[in-house]
Amino acid sequence: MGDFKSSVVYQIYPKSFLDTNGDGLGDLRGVIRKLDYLRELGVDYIWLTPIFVSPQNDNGYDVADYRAIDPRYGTMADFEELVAQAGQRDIKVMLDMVFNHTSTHHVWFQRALEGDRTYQDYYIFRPGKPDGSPPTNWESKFGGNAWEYVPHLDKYYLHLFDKTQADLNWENPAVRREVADIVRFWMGKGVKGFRFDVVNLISKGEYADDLQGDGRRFYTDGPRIHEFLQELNAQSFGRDPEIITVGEMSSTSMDNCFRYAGEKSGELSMVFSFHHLKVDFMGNEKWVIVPTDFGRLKDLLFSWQEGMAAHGAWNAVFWCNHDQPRVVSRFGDEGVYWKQSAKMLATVIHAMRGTPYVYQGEELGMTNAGFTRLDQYRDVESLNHFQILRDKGLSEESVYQILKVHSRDNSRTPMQWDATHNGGFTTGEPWLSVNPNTAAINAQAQQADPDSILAHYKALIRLRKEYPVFAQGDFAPLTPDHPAVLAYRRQWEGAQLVCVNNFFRKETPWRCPQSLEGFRVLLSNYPDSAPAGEWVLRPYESVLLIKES
Ligand code: TEU
Ligand code: CA
Repeated sequence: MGDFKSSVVYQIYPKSFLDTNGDGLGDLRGVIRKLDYLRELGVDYIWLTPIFVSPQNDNGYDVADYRAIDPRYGTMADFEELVAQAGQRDIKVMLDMVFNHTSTHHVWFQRALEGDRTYQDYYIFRPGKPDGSPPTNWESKFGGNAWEYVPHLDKYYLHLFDKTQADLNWENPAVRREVADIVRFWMGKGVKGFRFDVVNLISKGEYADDLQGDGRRFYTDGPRIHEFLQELNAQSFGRDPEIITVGEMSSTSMDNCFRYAGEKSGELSMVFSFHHLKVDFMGNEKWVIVPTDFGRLKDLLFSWQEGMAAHGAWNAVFWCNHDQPRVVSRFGDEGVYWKQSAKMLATVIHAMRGTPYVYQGEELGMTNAGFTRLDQYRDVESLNHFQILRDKGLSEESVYQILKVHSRDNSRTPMQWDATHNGGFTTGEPWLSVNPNTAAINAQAQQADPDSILAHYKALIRLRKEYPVFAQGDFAPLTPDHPAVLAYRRQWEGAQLVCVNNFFRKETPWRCPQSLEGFRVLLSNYPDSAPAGEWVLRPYESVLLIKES
């Protein structure tokens, strides 16, 4: 496998990255244009969210043709040029493969609808219950029942996501052959990384009503999941030792992740899981406003760090992606301590054990969208839940409050390249409004500022390359019960890192449980941080210390 431990992955949401033809949608030529920016940042891989032909009901996670580029993003020639140009800058391309489901516009599904049995068996069609209601009570992740009725077939099909995203039937060997074939097709184009969307949902178990929950226990980490992944590995990406893979894991368990991303399990390089990002949910319910549970956040991060290390398994480490709100708005401070808190959050992730992922704009400290009207939102999940919450009786005002905190569109507003009206993203009308704070928060301003958040990310990425303890070190929590500080130690071949972070805007005392003799500051977010036995950490203060053997 590629050297994923010392690598950093940068996630690009092409639709919001850079528009080069004025249609308001980012495109592949926009990515090509910014390769020098990415090289300067120092990242090794760029993960592009789906760029395949799609009706775009879920921004490309509804794929209609896995082997062709959506014309809105460009052409196959553009993609090939991107791979080549990135390669010249030592950057590899990672594609986002959505194999739990296809768009209902995919020719396979169209044939199924026409009555072709071969293709019906590519999907999960089931008769309704005797009373005509859906086969099970499972809920779609985007709201409503997970089965859609097709009158002329008198059957329902399963869609764990939108009703235009029909789940594939992985029990069918023909489907598994198609999938491996698609992965090999992109390997042939020089792709060196694959992200597999919600890949732990592909093996469905029993189709029964869930009397305790929304159905997820029947299809999450399902009965044949490890077999399917091992087979896909053997039939495709496992044949190229340079390729790295990451599986997006929905509501997974750590036990399963030991296998998904175990050194010798022959499945994936690493897992991308979300437990630490549900600390401002109520259980699994995200459409509520509850304060962040800092103790839980720490427990989850630490237990996954320690558990995965103990089993030689590998994590992706991240705060942000295109489904999560912006981390500085979520766990940091958009106000006075914007810069300090964004840097602190970055350090927490980059010094942990795992492969760090940077989501576009995170390196600039971009903030949530701040939308206040429904017509500003585009995301299918947000639009569905607006209605669902209204139907539950919530006032329009309280629904707006919830969307403002949790909507996926928070992270999808266009990249803020400069201080102009549309942030340098487009000369046309952006598909989703640019955050007006682009006047203050933008790449151009930060490139010129050695104290910027961008400069801090560059430093973190550079340090990973300079000191092997980042990639190789073990993990040990420090003061796990401290109410305000997240601190840990990494160790490798005599080198030690100590990472200390105040998560709050209040000063807090902290005492290091080990001697810091011989340590020096590697990076911090105040100009004058210094190691001390008895410490008073300033608001959001973050200090990374090193001792070399
Ligand atoms: O997301 C999977 C997923 O379940 C969540 O991130 C989900 O969007 C969120 O928890 C709902 O609250 C992946 C993709 O990252 C996402 O963009 C797609 O919409 C989804 O799969 C379907 O392909
Ligand atoms: Ca465009």
